[in-house]
Amino acid sequence: MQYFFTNIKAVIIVFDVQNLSSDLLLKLSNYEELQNAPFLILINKIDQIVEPVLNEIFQMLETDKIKQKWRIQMCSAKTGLGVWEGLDWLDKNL
Ligand SMILES: Nc1nc2c(ncn2[C@@H]2O[C@H](COP(=O)(O)OP(=O)(O)O)[C@@H](O)[C@H]2O)c(=O)[nH]1
Ligand SMILES: [Mg+2]
Repeated sequence: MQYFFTNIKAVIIVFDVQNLSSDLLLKLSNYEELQNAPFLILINKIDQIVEPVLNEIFQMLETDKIKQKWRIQMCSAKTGLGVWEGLDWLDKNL
């Protein structure tokens, strides 16, 4: 798939906590047009698991390869947990 970007200030990417993959994330990270855009990575549906293991999440998403400023934020679209925290981070890092 080919993407075209103009004037993108930030990237928000949402994963289901049980379905993590670095493919799209690293592909986006490599785009020339997105080099200055902070990446907010929302890990959604954390209300459905017992306890997220951060190290495993970092490894699965290969966060060491992300070139931009990034933040991983656990969230639940159902309860609202973490959503504003993530957006606050983005606001401060634009
Ligand atoms: N428990 C829970 N369910 C969610 C959450 N976010 C979305 N869902 C539900 O998951 C189902 C599929 O939605 P989702 O995976 O977000 O979107 P889709 O895969 O693009 O259709 C829907 O029934 C949503 O209501 C969440 O944080 N927690
Ligand atoms: Mg889904």
